[in-house]
Amino acid sequence: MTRLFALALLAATVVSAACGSSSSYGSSTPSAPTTSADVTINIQGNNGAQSFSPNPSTMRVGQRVAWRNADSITHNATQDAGSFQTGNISPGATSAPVTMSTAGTFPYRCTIHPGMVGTITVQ
Ligand SMILES: [Cu+2]
Repeated sequence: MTRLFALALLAATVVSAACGSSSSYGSSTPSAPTTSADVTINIQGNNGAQSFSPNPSTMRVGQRVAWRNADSITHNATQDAGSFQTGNISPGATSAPVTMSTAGTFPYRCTIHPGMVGTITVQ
């Protein structure tokens, strides 16, 4: 009995800790409930600098960004200098959030289609 209660308490603590670590910026975009990103960039297709929207994208240090694949084929977002990568994102799926912890300008592309380019500016 006591052990069961301790387990329940532990689970509740883990859940509340996970909630507490996410920032509370109000997002008006109707994104998937599994995504807790502050900014969502849509992947629109293999179309040069128009592949990602918005592009360029500006955010603040500490904000989290995710990419939503609105196209019908798989893409990814991979930073040119290797500071972040989403891994492949299936059509209709959204990447795990990436925390932008350093200020600067970060060019990225889809490594499957290297002509797909975008830039994130972190302030
Ligand atoms: Cu691609």
